[in-house]
Amino acid sequence: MIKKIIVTGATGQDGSYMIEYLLNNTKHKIVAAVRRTSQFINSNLKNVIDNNRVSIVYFDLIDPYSIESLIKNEQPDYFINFGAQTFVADSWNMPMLHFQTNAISTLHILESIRKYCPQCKLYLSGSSEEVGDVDYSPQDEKHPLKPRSPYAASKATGRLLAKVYKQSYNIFVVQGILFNHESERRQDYFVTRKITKGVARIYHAIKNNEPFTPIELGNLDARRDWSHAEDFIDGVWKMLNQEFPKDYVLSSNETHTIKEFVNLAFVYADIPCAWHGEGERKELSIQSNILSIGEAQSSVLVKVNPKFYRPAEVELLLGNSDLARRELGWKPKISFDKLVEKMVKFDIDNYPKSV
Ligand code: GDR
Repeated sequence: MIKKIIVTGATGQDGSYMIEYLLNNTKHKIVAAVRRTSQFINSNLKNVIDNNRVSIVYFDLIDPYSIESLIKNEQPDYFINFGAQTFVADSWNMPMLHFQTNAISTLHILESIRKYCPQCKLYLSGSSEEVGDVDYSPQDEKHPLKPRSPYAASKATGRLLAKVYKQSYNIFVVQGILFNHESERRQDYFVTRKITKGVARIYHAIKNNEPFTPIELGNLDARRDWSHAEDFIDGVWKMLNQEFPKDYVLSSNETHTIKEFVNLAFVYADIPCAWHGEGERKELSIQSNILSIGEAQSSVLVKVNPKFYRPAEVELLLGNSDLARRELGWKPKISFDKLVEKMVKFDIDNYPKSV
């Protein structure tokens, strides 16, 4: 039977991959819910915008009326909420915006489903940040909620609300615990894309014998469990199609430092380099024996800028997605190395146009 699926955050990384996945793997109709911004539709939707199974509607998570009318009018079978404020660092500067968009909106979605569309299956995007102040490693579904940022607190609040609505009204709601997931569609304020776009910029400067400025980063020692975002989409769809709602961790089950990501990114750009210094003086430079490249107009590739430190850092994330692998038959296909390679190659090949 053909169903109707609302996907919010449709122009973002996860939303756009989800729409492509649904077009390729189901016959369902998709309502792409888009926030009206000055940018309108971005290139992430270019593969799907003309498909007659996709319709675009405008809505905004911070407007409860817009959530209510979307659910009331569309009567969806599934509501997949990828819309969010997702940049952890910004959440200290705009805590209310993060709370409104990520937590209060969850309440409005749950209430609207309860009132107008109780059969709708709801997916909420949960985050490994909810367990950021970790008690043990690897982190699994049983890890207590221990947020360390306003962003993480907003996601944890959404999780508690979802639990209450599930218990009180029997609403089908799942909130995956998704560890970091990146791609060629990632915004460049997240560290991985900031690095790969920076590497592409430096690669082309070296090639053209031009000077370049270093990539400036914050905490290089933080560890994250990174996967490719496309791999998570199948896990989210499987979570939504269980008989009974249950939350799962999706993760690669590996952890790497920011520094390791940087090192690998320069390997894939074929730029030999070495680290010098400690703490805030730590720098990555081109190896002196290849300084003839660009006549060493510049040699520092990466340096630390404390302005990118966070008021409270999540130092280590390492997921345990064994339950999802066992019970949902899900597992990621793209390794850490492949993820870095794909992102670096994409940014080098598409420079300076890459999105
Ligand atoms: P994160 O992603 O906070 O884990 O949340 P991000 O890429 O922003 O940071 C990862 C780690 O890198 C360190 N870091 C820097 N981060 C940024 N953005 N810029 C820098 O220059 C920099 N230097 C070092 C950070 O301190 C941090 O430790 C992502 C988001 O997608 C969330 O929405 C999602 O919930 C989680 O992943 C899972």
